[in-house]
Amino acid sequence: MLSIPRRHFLIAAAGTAGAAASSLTPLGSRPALAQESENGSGSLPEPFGSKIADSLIVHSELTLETERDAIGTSGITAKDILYVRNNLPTPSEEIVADPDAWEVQIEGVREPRSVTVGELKSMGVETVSTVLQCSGNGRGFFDHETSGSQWLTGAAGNLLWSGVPVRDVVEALGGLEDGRNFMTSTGGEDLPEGVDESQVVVERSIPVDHAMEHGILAWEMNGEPVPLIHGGPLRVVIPGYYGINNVKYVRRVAFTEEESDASIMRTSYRVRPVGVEGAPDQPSMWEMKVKSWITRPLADVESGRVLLYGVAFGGINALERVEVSTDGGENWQEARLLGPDLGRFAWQPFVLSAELEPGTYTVTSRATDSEGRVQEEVTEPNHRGYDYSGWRVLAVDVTVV
Ligand SMILES: Nc1nc2c(c(=O)[nH]1)N[C@H]1C(S)=C(S)[C@@H](COP(=O)(O)O)O[C@H]1N2
Ligand SMILES: [Mo]
Repeated sequence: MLSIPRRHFLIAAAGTAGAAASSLTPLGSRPALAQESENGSGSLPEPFGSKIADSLIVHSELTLETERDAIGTSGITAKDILYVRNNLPTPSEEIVADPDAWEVQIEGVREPRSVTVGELKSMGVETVSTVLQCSGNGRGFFDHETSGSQWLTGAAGNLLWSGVPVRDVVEALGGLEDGRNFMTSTGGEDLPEGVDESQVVVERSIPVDHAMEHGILAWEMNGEPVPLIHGGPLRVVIPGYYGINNVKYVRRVAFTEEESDASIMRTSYRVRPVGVEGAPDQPSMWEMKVKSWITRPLADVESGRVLLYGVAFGGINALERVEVSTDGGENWQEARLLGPDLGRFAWQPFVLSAELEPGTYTVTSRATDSEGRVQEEVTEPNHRGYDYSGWRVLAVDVTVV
């Protein structure tokens, strides 16, 4: 008999989104706040007032996850259900009162200077759809103990961004200085007094070629000014790269010879074996892998025709196809991709229509990217629980009655 990891049986027990969250509690220590939102009291921590409490799991005062079955079929994730991950308290609302006045310092170009968002808007514009996914999305599926939020599938969304391509900004400021290997972006949070800045600042470096080819400085998300909690007035968007590289409320973009020595770059977000300390020579959380997961149904369904839904993306590459299995990975059927293809860096919802007799089905999905890379079956453990994409444990058990 096929051995199925215990963890996804927990999901199968779920009746509603709220029940799904509580049945999953053993995966991580859920703070008291989470209980409040599950009770439907509608209370989310202060900065998240406008979000839909029933669609979100509260991990901490600064951290929200989207419920697995709250992801819809339109391809774009509404801001009201989008996850939030902050390393530091959100800056004051005042910074989005007049977004065009926000200034970003551009360095490492021939004519370095401070530029306002208003001026950036005259330098160029592009619109791109990207998956925004935390490096720790799926951490809760690893068997080993990990520190950090025990995310399941919901530290991810797919957004539409508008902003100026990084290359246009560089060109407007005279081109790159020689020997610039990285684009280093610094978040605009006020840092706590008396601490070493390099220990707390959100500052990330990425290879300059990828930044010049695909990066944008975005002022619009899903057709409106980028909301403060998602990085307004101006956010770095790095298509195909993990969330952490998409620096919010960016106040400085520097083209540098070396990677930043902020600890968030030097030792955090580094993939290494369990028990090993983070170090600069280990792979940084840059490129995302090909991945997919089933979003619905999570509850019991009637026998007959059952529509199985999910989302799939290629990570750094385009998505090619996605298959669905209803028997834990023994047999696979090609799923149908839904709606418009929003491009190489977007996710696409998918659906498989299956005729199901009463019984319990282990349903999972497996995506393939344009380079022929197939989503892995199992993700090897790594110290911080990054980069989870294994289809075996991402499965859900669906009971057909
Ligand atoms: N300035 C700043 N940018 C940041 C962060 C942060 O704490 N501060 N968190 C990063 C991390 S770890 C992730 S996963 C994404 C989360 O983006 P969201 O909160 O808009 O969903 O933003 C990234 N950019
Ligand atoms: Mo993250």
